[in-house]
Amino acid sequence: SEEKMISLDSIDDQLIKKAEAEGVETMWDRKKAMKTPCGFGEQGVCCRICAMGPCRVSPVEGKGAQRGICGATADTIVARNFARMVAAGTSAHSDHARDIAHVMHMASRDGAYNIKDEKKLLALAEEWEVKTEGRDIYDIAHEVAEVALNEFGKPFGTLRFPKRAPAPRQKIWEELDIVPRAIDREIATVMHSTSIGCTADAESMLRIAMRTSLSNGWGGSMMGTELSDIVFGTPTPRMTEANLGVLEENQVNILLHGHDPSLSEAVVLAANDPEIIKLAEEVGAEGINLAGMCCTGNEVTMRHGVKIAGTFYQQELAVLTGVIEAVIVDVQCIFPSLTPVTSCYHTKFITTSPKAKVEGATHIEFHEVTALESAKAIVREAVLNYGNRKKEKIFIPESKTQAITGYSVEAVVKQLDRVVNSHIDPQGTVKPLADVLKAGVLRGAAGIVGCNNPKTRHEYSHIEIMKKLIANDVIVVTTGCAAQAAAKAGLLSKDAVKLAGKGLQAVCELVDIPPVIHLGSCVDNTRILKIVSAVADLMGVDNCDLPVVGVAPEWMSEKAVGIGLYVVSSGIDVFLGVTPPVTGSKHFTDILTNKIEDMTGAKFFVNTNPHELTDMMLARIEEKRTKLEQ
Ligand code: BF8
Ligand code: SF4
Repeated sequence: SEEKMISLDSIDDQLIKKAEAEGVETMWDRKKAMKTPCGFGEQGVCCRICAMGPCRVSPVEGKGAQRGICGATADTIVARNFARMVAAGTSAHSDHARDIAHVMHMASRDGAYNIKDEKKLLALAEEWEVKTEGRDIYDIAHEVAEVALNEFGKPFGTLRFPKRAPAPRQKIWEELDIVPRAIDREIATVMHSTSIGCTADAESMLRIAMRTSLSNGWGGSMMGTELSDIVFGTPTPRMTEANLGVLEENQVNILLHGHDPSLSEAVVLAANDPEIIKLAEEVGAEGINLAGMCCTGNEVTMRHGVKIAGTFYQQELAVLTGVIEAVIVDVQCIFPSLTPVTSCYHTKFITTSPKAKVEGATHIEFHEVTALESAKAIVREAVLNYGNRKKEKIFIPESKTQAITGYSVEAVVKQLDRVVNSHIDPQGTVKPLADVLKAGVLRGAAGIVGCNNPKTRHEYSHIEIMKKLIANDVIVVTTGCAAQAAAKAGLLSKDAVKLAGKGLQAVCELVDIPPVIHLGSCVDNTRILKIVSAVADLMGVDNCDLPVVGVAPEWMSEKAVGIGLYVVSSGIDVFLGVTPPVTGSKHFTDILTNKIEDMTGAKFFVNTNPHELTDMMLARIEEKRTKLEQ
C-alpha cells in the first residue's frame, strides 16, 4: 500500500527488492537494525563534552538526574549541542567557500579555471572596494579572492556581506550584538563557549549560535555562491531530466556526488575531452554520461544541464542499477556504505578530497592546480571500468522527468524584466515580484530546502508541501535535495503550472517560469536571502514583514541546522518537518519556537505532518499579509 512505500517514488521499491534479492544492505536495513533511537540523544540531553561524562540528564523536570556532573542543566546541554550543530554546518558550507576562493585565486586565462562572469566580479570588486580601473580582470579576481579569504580570519571588524541586508535587519543584528566577525572566528567561538565550564545560559548560547549562523548565510555560503558564479558562470535556466532513468545502458555512467563545483566542473571538462571520449569509444561505449546527485548535481545541472540522477537517499539505489562505472565524490553527504554497496557491483567508488577519505574506496586525490589532468585521471578510471559490468545485475528504471533548472537571482530578474514597461519602471529589479506580492496575486513565497530523512517517507513531505503551496498561490523556490525531489516529481516544469492557483498561474504565464523554481545547491540558499532582501528593500520593510517562509521538510544534516538558524536570524520563519534534538529543554524549545520572534521577528515551527505544517505556513503567510496591508 501507499503507506508502506519508503518513498514517493515507486522505482525505489523496485530497487530495494533488487537489493534484497542480491544480498545488498541498504540504509533501510540499517535503520531497522538500529531499532528505537536513544531517547536522550533524540531530545538533546546527552552531553559528552568532557570525560567526567557522558552525562544524560532527564528531560523531565523534577525527575531523574537534573544536572550533569559539572552541574550543567538540560537547558545548557541542549543549547550547547544545538550550537555545535550550527558550528558544524557553518564550517561545512564555509570551508567549501574557502576552497572556491582558492580556486578563484588561481584562476587564469589559459588554465582550467577562468573568470566566467566578469560583470559579477566587477560588481563584487566595487562592493569590496577593490580597484578595477585599468587592471587586468585576472588581477582583480586574485585580489577579490584575497579579500574573500581574509573574511575567514581577519582579526578586526565584521563581515562584508551582512551589509547587503535591509537596513532595519542590520540594525536588529547590531542591537542583538550578533553581527558576525570573521567566519572561522565565529565557529571557534562556538567550540570554545560550548566546552566544559563556559556558557551555561541557554539564551546567551543561542545568540552566539545566531552570530555563527550569520557568518554562514551572510558569509561562507554567500561567498560560495558568489564566487562560484564568477568562476564557473552564473546559472541560466536550462532543460534537463531527473531520476535514475537518466542512466544510459550503452554509455559510461559517472555519478557525480558531493558538493564542491571545483571538482565537478573539472570532471565536466574532462568528460568532454576528445582523448577521453576516444577512450570511451575504444572500450565499446557510445559515450560518457554524467549524472549528478546531491548538491554537486545541482551545481552542474544549473551551469551545464547535466542530468540529475537523484537525491541524497538514492545514492545507494543508483549503484544498484549495475550500470554506474564510478561514483566520484568530494565532500559532504556521502554514505560510507558506498564502499560495501559498490563492492557488490563493478562500480568504482572514487574519493578525491583529503577531507573525506573513505575506507575501502579508491582515493585519487584531486588537485586544483592541475585540475584538468587530475579530473582526466579520475574519469579515465571510470571509462576503463565499462567492460567490467555484470550483465545479469543490470536494471535501469525507466523513470525520468523533464525539469528546468538554473535560476540564479540574475536569471529570475531577467524573467521578471519581461513584464516591465521600461517607460515606467527601470529594468533589472525584483519590482514585479514585489508588486504581485503586495497586490496579493501571489499570497506569498516559500523556500523549500534540504535533505531526505528516513524518519519520513522520502520526498512525500517535499512534494505534498510544494503542491499545496502552489495551489494556494504561494510561489516556491527550492534548493538542495528538495529541488531534486521537485525535479523528479515534475514540479520544475512549465506543465506544473496547471497545479498552481489562479494568481500564480497568471504570474507563471506572464513571466514564463514554472511554479517551483530551482535556485541551486544548499549554499545557494543565499540566493533566497538576496531575493527576499531585495523585495523588502523595494517595499521599504524588513524581511520579517514579508509573507515569506523557509521550509525544511525532511532535513537531516547539521548544515540544515546552520541554515535554519541564519534564516530565522534573517527574519524569515522556518518550518521543520523533522524535530530537532532540543525537546529535552522546555526553555530552549520555547526560545526557538516563541521568544526568538521578539529578537528577530521570525521563529521556528515544527510539525512532522506535512499537511498540518503547510496549514501552519499558510496561516502565518496570511498573518504577515494582514500586518503588511495595514
Ligand atoms: O548540502 S540537501 S542531503 S546534499 S545537506 Fe546533503 Fe541535505 Fe542534500 Fe547538499 Ni544540503
Ligand atoms: Fe557531564 Fe558537564 Fe562533562 Fe557534559 S560537560 S559530560 S554535563 S560533566
